[in-house]
Amino acid sequence: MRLIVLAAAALLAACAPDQDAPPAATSAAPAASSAAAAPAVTGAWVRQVPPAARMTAGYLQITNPGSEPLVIVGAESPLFNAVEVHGTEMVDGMARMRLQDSVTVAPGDTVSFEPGGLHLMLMQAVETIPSEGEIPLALLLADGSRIDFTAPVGQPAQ
Ligand SMILES: [Cu+2]
Repeated sequence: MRLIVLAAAALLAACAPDQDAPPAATSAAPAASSAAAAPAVTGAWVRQVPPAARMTAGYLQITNPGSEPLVIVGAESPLFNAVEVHGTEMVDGMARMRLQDSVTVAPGDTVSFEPGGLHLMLMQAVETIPSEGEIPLALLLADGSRIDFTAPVGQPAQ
C-alpha cells in the first residue's frame, strides 16, 4: 500500500506540494502504468453562504491516474444530511441543476466540478454552515470505495 501512495504522490507532485514523497519519486516513470494508482482530489472548495443558509455547493478537480474508469456515484459530508452530485444544463436560457446518477473519470483524465457545471450540492446542513475553515467531504465510488478530503470555505477565484 505504501508503494501505491508514493506512486500517486509522484504523479500529482505538481499540484500537491504537501505530499511527502521524496524528490527522487518524481522520476519514477513506471508509476503511470500502475492500475491501482490512487485517484486524487485537488483544488476543492465550498462556497461561503450567509448564516441562515441550509445549503451550499462544493467544487473540486478529480484526477484518475489509474487504468480503469473511475465512477463517482455519490458524495457525503458529516455536516450535511444530504449531498448530491449535480450537473448544470441550460433549459430555455435558464441554468437548471440536475441530479447525476454517476460521473465517470476516464483513465488519465481530470474532471472539474466548478461553478456553472458539475458540483456537489450540500443540503440539509446539520448545523450552521461554517463561514470559514474546512468542510470534510467524501466522494463515493461505484466499486464501494470512497475518497475522503476536506474543502476550505471560500469564494470563487476572480
Ligand atoms: Cu445543485
